[in-house]
Amino acid sequence: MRIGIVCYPTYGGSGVVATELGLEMAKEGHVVHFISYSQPVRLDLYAENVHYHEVVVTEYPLFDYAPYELILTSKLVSVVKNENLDILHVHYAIPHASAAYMAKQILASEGINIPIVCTLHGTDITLLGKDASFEPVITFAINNSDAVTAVSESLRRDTLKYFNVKREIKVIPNFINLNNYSDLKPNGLRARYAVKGERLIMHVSNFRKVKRVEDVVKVFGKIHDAMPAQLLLIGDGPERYNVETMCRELGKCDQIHFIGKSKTIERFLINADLFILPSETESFGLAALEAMAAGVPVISSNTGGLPEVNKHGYSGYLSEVGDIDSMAKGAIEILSSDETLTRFKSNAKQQAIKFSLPEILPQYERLYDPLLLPLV
Ligand code: GMT
Repeated sequence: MRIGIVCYPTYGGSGVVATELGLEMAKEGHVVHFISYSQPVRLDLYAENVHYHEVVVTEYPLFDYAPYELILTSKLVSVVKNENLDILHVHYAIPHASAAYMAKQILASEGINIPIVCTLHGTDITLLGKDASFEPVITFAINNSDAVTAVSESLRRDTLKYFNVKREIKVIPNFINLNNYSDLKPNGLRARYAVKGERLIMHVSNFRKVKRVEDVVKVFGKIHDAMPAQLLLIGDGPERYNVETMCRELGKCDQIHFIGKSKTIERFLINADLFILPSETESFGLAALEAMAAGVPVISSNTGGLPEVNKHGYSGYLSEVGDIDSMAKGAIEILSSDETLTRFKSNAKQQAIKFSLPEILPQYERLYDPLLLPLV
């Protein structure tokens, strides 16, 4: 199969999922063409069968805003034609599925049929709350793709609730490539940040408001009052300044470390005792799954797709959004004895196996197959 994958290249779960999916498809012998405005962070261009096409946005003196969706559409038409693609898999309804729809129409006028698979990752759905003017485009893009998937049952439900969708949405959960974790051993990182006996706690995100990083600090404050502990905050984004200020106000600067963005978070996570993800909403919460794959229990909010990923009392605990006391209570319980911690760590790893690549990849292949039948 010759597959085109369109995704956002930035640090974020959707780009990671799209990249890992494409790389695995390429390993299976499919030819995969990634199309994005810059190289996705985890895309290895040495890999066999993998190609990358950059959508170059040129400034035109005539326009105040570069017409990105049209530039992407033209790129899709060109790559589908010149690379003989069989299918386009776009991650996000806007602008990717809407651009793909336009490309499909242009190609149809030349007698070329290109099926479009659209995977919804959440922000396209929650965006509606912020800007309702996108609604007609999102609804149209969803209804006019050849197949649509959502990364959790919760996202599927939300999509049906907020949009006038008249078609099936299949849930294919996000996945984890456990090979990236199998050879990892705790490394010198723990010794660098946590002296003997201190618990090492981590959070990874893009520091958007929706991630509630301030809650991570508040929960950590309570844990630290109960036991020796250190916190690593990995990632960067709009809320970092506020969170840094908060750490200073709490007088916890010696225990809270800002790491910045990392392409290999598993090398950090493998050293952690606990992961905190208190988001306002998460359609899935890939960061929680990555932590569990590294054998790290998760304290998360009970929102969106998170309860499908993190099992309460097994791989960690779930609390209502903003319930700092409950999150701290769950964290302290997990961290209070080595025995409990070992049990939760092992459970977290077991839970992650349910989302391992071999479980999920065939679901995408089964989705693609019927779309490839020639039109009669
Ligand atoms: O959460 C973000 O800020 C990034 C966004 C993205 O585009 O990667 O994440 C969304 O997609 C991920 C992959 O499917 C999910 O794991 C995240 O839960 C989802 N984020 C939200 O729903 C807020």
